[in-house]
Amino acid sequence: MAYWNVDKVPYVGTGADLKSGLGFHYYNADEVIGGKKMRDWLRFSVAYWHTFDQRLVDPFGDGTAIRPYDKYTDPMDQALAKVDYAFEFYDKLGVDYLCFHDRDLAPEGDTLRQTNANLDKVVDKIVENQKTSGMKVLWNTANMFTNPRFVAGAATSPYADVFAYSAAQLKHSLEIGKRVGSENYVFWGGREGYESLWNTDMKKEQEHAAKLFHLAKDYANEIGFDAQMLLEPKPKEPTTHQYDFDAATTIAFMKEYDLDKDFKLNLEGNHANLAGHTYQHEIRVAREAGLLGSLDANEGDKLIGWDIDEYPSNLYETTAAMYEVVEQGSIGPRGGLNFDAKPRRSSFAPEDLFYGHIVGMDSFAAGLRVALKMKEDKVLENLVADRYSSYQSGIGADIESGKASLADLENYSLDKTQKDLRDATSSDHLEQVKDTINHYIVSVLGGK
Ligand code: XLS
Ligand code: NI
Ligand code: NI
Repeated sequence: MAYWNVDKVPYVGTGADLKSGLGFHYYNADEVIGGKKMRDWLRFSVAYWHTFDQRLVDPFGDGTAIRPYDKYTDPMDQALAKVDYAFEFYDKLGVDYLCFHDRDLAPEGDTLRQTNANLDKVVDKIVENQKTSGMKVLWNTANMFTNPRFVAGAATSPYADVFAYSAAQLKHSLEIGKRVGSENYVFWGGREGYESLWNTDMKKEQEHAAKLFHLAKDYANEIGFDAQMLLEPKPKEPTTHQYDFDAATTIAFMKEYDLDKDFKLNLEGNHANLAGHTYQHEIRVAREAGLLGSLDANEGDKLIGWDIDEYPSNLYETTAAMYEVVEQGSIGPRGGLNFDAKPRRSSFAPEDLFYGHIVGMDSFAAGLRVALKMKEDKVLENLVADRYSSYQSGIGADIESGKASLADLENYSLDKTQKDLRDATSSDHLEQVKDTINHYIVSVLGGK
């Protein structure tokens, strides 16, 4: 049965006609590079919400999406039908993983009991499809931000009933994670923050957030669900200020509330930009703290301020992200690249979902190829080592070893002249470094 009017996406390579249409130019799933198959380096995942549920609304306009399952008018019929469309989509695209929120899958009922019953029916169908297709779940999560009950947050809501409801929803979501074999479990605190400090008990709210994370981990242990737990930082939007602002803030929170042994981070490109960082910065911070868990692949737009979740296409950014991944040896213990991305509102045709994933997968595959080559040639490694080489001997070595006191450093510095200190520095030739990176991108991808 062909649910999508598209053939299985082939790898056509870089030699193919530039205008050849649907095909991967850089992503060749089973090709071994840097000691691993590309599919194992990248572990691409399709996000259920953006791919199958997103209607392409924006703050000023209704949805424009045309989807082949729009013909199902009953919400439950549509939810069940979508599973078939989804699994054919995964197969045609050639990905191994999916991600979903509980509410992506099935409509809510009036009570949590009814909602769970709807959800379980769809999950049954997903589990069936997993058996025949071998598809794996990179992560699942609970949507605790869309329904009006979450107006003031979920775990951080000032209303105890909402905390209780969120915990109950989470419990079921963890059980589903176990059923589908999720390798990770994500928490994105969409409304875990505040609109105004004047009416907010920030300390209490953060304690409550930590409490729910601990409850989740304890319950996961209890039921034998051994997914890697991940927190996904985002500075704002929809909430004015979110507590898990960026990687560094979230790491501090994790350490304060004793979560850093059991939780790692899921980092997203567009969120990094909203926090005033690059994607690479966020990945670097997590990696150096030993807390890199997984990646949400998307990018922002310089000209539009909000989280527009575009499919990644910027090779410079994907190269930088993959450089950090190559440095780490893998995305994370069990991480992958989940396309938390959607087409622009003007790309409303069903096949645009394929084009979006193709450009995203190709961009990260290209980034991987470039990063591996840069790493192999030790271009940046040598450059960085050289830049810090003064710490290897003399006063630098004494600073490193802790031997040098403030008095020693004063003694060493007191009679140094202006010129001595100028001579101690040297140009970092940053423009040349950038030219080298460009050259790597162009020559590696051009096959030279
Ligand atoms: C929203 C987030 C969300 C999480 C999952 O901005 O990126 O999609 O990844 O709840
Ligand atoms: Ni996002
Ligand atoms: Ni995300």
